Amino acid sequence: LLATAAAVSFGAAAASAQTVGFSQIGSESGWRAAETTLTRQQAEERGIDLKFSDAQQRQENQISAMRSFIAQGVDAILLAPVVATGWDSVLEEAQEAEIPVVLLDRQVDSSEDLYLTAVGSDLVHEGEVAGQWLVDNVGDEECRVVELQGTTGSSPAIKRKQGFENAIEGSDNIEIVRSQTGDFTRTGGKEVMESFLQAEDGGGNICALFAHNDDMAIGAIQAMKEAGVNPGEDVKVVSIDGVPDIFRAMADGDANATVELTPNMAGPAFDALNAYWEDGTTPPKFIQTESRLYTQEDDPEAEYEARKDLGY
Ligand code: GZL
Repeated sequence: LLATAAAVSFGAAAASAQTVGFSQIGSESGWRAAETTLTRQQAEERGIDLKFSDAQQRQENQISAMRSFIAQGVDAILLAPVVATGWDSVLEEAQEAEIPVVLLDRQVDSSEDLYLTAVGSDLVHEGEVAGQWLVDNVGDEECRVVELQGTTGSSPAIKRKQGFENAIEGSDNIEIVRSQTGDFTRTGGKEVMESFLQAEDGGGNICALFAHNDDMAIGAIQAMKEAGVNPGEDVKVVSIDGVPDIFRAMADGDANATVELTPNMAGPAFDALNAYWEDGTTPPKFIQTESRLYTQEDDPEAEYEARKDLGY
């Protein structure tokens, strides 16, 4: 019976083996590495032939990869767009070639007619959850906040900043006093935090750090320790992604809160593509993934263990 089932499933996969080109931003963060791992796993399980391209966070590399996929005549393209602008031409070329494009984890300013759907979280809401955590944990004390922004011009950097500002708007005692991009990397977060510490009396004037992703927060935690500042205590640390190492930092008392972003964007993407390939079903233009706040009260050790082998 098992042999028959295997033969049937293999036959089915072989019969409809689809080729998908994946234009991935790079591996700037643990979260991005996990997204890549899960996308490869999902493709394997579904019998999809995945063509992968790592753009090293450069838009021109993403565009040339997409043009190569179009020339190969792939059945679909996955695109995680490093920035929000500059995609119209290549998206129009894909449309002319009748190749559906699915956006992963970031959005573009192009017309939604130019892509099949976008899978991702509500990025503004993530910033609001992070900001609300700080409002709830600062009370009435004066709180000078430093902000590590994501990649300049990317939809998460724009939207998470907006959400955080929405949340603190009604709290006159909370103010963002310095804000700069760390490009979503640990190195970027460390280097920019070093400059923030020097500019803010060695950190004595800083009440909290809001980092647009955990990797920048982890780099900033290293900078604080090297400067003799106690992260998680002297400076509250709130960020976004939910990578294993932020739970390790929480367990050590070095970080306070993170907003989890699921790295499994490919599951909903491949589901939408299967429906489209089978009978032309068009999905909604935005397929939203869920976010959740985690703090030191949520057993960070257990959360670390649950995530440490998922390919981050
Ligand atoms: C957000 C995603 C971001 C992650 C970062 O949806 O695009 O990109 O938060 C990654 O870790 O660099």
